[in-house]
Amino acid sequence: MKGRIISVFKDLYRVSVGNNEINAPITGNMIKSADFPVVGDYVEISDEGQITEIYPRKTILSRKVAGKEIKEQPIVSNVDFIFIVTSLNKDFNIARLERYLTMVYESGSNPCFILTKSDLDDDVNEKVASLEEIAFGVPIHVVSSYEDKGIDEIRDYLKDEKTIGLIGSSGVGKSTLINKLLGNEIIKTKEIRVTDDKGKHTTTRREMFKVGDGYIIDTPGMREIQIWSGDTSSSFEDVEELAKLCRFSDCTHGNEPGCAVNRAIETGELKKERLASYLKLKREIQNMENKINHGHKFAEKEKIKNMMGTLDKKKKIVHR
Ligand SMILES: Nc1nc2c(ncn2[C@@H]2O[C@H](COP(=O)(O)OP(=O)(O)OP(=O)(O)O)[C@@H](O)[C@H]2O)c(=O)[nH]1
Ligand SMILES: [Mg+2]
Ligand SMILES: [Zn+2]
Repeated sequence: MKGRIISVFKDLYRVSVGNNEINAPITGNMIKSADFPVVGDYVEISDEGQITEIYPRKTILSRKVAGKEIKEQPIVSNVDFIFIVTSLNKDFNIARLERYLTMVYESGSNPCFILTKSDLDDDVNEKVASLEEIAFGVPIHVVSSYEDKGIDEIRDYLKDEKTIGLIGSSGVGKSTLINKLLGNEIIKTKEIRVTDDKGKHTTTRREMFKVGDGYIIDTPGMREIQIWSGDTSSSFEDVEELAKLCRFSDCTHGNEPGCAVNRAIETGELKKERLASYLKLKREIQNMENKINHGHKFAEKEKIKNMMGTLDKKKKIVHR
């Protein structure tokens, strides 16, 4: 049977199968190969009620795991849209939104910006205008769950079995928005939110909900967004198009002569901050790629060393 992962508990996965929901473990082989399902995954369930296989993912949103380890952390899979949620008060930060966008493009899903808590903000238009400068056609929706503003625009996405994943900082109103879409009765039965000492609701696990003819995935707020890999060709299309006109194909847009990017900054066509964000992100993506490659090379070397080790030992035996 085919099912879909709704949420992940310690060793069990909540899976929707047809009209039912079951809790299922994964096979020992999957554990061994660290083949862990994520919310949104389609999986094969055996007659014994075990998850035996993850179907190929259409999209996968990942970040680097927190801390020093060089490891990918998949967040959600098979989502058609990712809503990058930010509130219109203190959370609003263009550089962070550029980062999210770069991550989302890499995932293969379609990005959308959701600006929440419009009831708290007096200069919505100004913020939307500054976001439009970096959004290049990515839809922007202004909502207020308190004032029921923009909720219908969000509902429009939830059709034809489409799946939406929500990401953003803690406290921007992701869960409140989902509750709004769900209606009250359903929320009461779900205990997905805990109250921290500040009285703020904080989500602790990813969970998928059915809304209308679609699905929506709530995620816990992200504290740090460490890029695992990113695609700047869409999120920084403006900069990369300009870069094609630089005299040197490997121009770093520093002090090189004939740099079209810096020329654009001089004429005001491109903002200085935008180039700074771009260069910073590129550096980060490159650093991560180097580390991953280094990790692979290291693993290879270790493998060869181990093989040599066994060869040496064998040789010694032969010599005796
Ligand atoms: N003024 C206002 N407050 C809102 C709105 N939506 C949510 N809030 C409040 O913002 C706080 C955080 O909302 P949550 O929905 O828990 O935020 P979240 O993004 O799910 O946070 P995490 O689960 O920690 O990631 C709560 O106190 C909400 O009542 C809104 O439209 N307007
Ligand atoms: Mg939440
Ligand atoms: Zn240049």
